[in-house]
Amino acid sequence: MTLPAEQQVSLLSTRFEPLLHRHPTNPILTSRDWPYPINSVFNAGATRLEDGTTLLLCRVEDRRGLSHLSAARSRNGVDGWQIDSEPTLTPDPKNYPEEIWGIEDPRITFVPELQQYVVTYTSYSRGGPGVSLALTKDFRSFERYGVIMSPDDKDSSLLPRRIDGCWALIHRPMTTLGSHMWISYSPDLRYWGRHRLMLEARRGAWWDANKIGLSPPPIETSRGWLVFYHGVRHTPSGCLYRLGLALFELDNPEKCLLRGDSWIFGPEAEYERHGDVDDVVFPCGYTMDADGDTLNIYYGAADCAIALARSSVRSLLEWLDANGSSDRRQRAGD
Ligand code: BMA
Repeated sequence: MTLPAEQQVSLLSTRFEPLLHRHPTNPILTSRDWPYPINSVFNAGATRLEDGTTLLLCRVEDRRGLSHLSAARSRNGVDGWQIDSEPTLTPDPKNYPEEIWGIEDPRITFVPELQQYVVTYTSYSRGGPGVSLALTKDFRSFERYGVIMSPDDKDSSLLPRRIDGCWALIHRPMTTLGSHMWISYSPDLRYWGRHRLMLEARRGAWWDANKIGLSPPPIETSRGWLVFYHGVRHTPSGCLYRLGLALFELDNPEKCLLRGDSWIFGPEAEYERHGDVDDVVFPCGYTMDADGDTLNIYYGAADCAIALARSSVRSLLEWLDANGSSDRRQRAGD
C-alpha cells in the first residue's frame, strides 16, 4: 500500500527529533506571487529591517535561465509580501563582466560599524561562478565592489564585525582536492588574503562528502559562531542537498569547536523533493526573533520556491553538545 505523500513525510520525520520545523503554509513564495513573469524564485538572503519588516532578497530566475535579485518585504515574515515591481539588483555585465550569466544566492550581513548591509552573491561569469560584494542601506540603491573571489567560488558571507582588525569572509572555492569552506581576511572589503581552510568536506560515503558550503550567514551566540552548512551527495539519480551544523570560536572563526556527524535537515516535503532541481533544501538567510532564540530560516526548495522553517538556537546548541565532535576533518576511514 502506498501512503499519501504527507503521511510518508511524517513517518520519515518522526524517526528523528526534528530541529527545524517547517511552516504549515510552505512554500511561502513561488513564481505565482511575482508581479512580473518569471520561471522560479528560490535561495533568498534575509534580514530584519530597523522597523521590524522582514526583507528577503530573492534569487529570481527568468525564462532565459539567468538570475537576478528581487526584494520582498513582509510585516510578519510569513505572508503579505510586498514584492518590488521590477528586479531590485540586476546583472550589469557592461560594468561587471563577471555577471554575464546572472547573479545568484545572496547572503545579507548587517554591519554595525558601516551602518550598512553587505550583500555577497554569486556572479556567474564565463569562467564559472565567483563571489561579488555590494553595500546597501535600503535595498533600493547598491554600491557594487565587483568580484572579490575569482571563479570557481561561491557560498559566501561576511562576518558582521572585524576579527583582529580585519573583515572576515567565509566562502567555498572549488579545487581538485574537493570543495571545502575557507575563510579569508581583508582590511577594506576589497583586498582579500590570509586564506585559511575552515571546514572540510568529508570523504567516502558520508552525507557531506566531497562538497560542502556555507548556508545562511553564521549566527553569533555566546558559545561561538553557529554555522549551518550544506552537504551535497551525488547519487545515480542526482544530487541530494542537506544541512549540517557546526560551531566555531568567536574570536578565531577558523577554529571548529563542534561539528555534528549527521545532517539535521533534508528534503522530505513534496515541494523540496520535486521542482526544477529535485531534492534540494538551500537556506541563504535567517532572521532572529526578539527572544534572541527563535530562528526563522528561509530556504530555497527544489530550486523552485521559498520555504520557511523555525528553530531554536538553544536546541541547536544542545544537539551539538550531544552529537558533535571537535574533529573538523573527520577524514574518510576514521
Ligand atoms: C548549487 C547552487 C544553488 C542551487 C543548488 C541546487 O550549486 O547553484 O543555487 O540551489 O546548486 O541546484
